[in-house]
Amino acid sequence: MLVAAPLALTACDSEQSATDMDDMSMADGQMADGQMPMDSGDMPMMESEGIMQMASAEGTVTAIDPEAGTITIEHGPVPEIEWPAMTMAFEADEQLRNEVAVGEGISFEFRTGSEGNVITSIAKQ
Ligand SMILES: [Cu+2]
Repeated sequence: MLVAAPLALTACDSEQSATDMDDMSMADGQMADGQMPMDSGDMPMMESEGIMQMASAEGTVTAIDPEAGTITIEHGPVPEIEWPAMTMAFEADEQLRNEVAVGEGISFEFRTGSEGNVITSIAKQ
């Protein structure tokens, strides 16, 4: 009893104070502004944009897929992001897809990262 009582009290005390703090911070967060969850939801997106990298490459268009919204390019090495030469699909908006034709040689800029590989501009070679 003598040993158990202080332990129980200690556990009870810390539990209580932790609960109080949780209640207060949660109440503050919820009441202070309901926008917080949305704001914090944006944060990861901004962080992932932060790890998107811009790069440029040259290659040949091998396919254009309007349904997938992609242009497949057999591209050369991209030293700035340590990519070897390969054939792969890049996301590209309709305007960019309309600028190119299969078999065309292009140089293009894209960003790559957590959002995928997205072409931002295309120049014909
Ligand atoms: Cu590639």
